[in-house]
Amino acid sequence: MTRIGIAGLLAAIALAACGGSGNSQAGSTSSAPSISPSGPPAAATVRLADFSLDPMSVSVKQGDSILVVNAGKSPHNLWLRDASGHVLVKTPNLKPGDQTTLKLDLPPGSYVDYCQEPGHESLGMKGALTVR
Ligand SMILES: [Cu+2]
Repeated sequence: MTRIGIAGLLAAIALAACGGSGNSQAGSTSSAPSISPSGPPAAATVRLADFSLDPMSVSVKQGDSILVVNAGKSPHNLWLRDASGHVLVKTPNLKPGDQTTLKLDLPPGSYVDYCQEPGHESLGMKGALTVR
């Protein structure tokens, strides 16, 4: 009886140790800005893939938000620059499956949306974003 009791106790300790290491990974994602229940729904969705944007061309109204989803297998992000090359808004790096909302409080005009990860833009992660 005591042998079974000790074995059970050891198994419980092993399970607790596993759970602990899993939780530390979940903690690192808690800082993602995914909790914004008061924000309006996204006007458009841009999917990041290896290595393209879907859609390649997006048109939104001033003040709209877009949902950015990493549908690829690599980390990606979405940055926005104007015709002069100034970066105006950007998402954090998104792990595969992660998503975030990007608010576009920008003057009407034409912008370039692209992935800033080294080499990704030239591989095809570049599109056109119009604010009207
Ligand atoms: Cu990328």
